[in-house]
Amino acid sequence: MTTLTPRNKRMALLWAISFLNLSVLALGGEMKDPDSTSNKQNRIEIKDFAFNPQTITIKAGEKVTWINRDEEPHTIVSVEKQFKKSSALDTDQEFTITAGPPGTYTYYCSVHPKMTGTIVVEK
Ligand SMILES: [Cu+2]
Repeated sequence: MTTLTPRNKRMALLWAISFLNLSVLALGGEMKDPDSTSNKQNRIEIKDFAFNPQTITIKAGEKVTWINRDEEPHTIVSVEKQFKKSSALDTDQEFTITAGPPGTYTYYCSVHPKMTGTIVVEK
């Protein structure tokens, strides 16, 4: 039978404390997300040469983030210049805008102009 030396006891205690801390952190993260509406994520995935969702409805002042899941570069360009255009997004690269006044913002990919999407901005 082995007995715990003081050093081993200390290690066990440290391990237990760090494990508890991690659990508390994980719990806190889970509980925070659902009710923070101001941090709502408006995400549009670019995959297989399409914007998903193709139409998104948001509120004025909210952010919209695109992420490119294709191997091809894509851009996001506002038809009516309602927001600054993106640079060419590489794979897994993101682009974020903050929506201005209410209205319908249509956009397209300048590399593949058939790729279009719409942001409906509500008050
Ligand atoms: Cu494209």
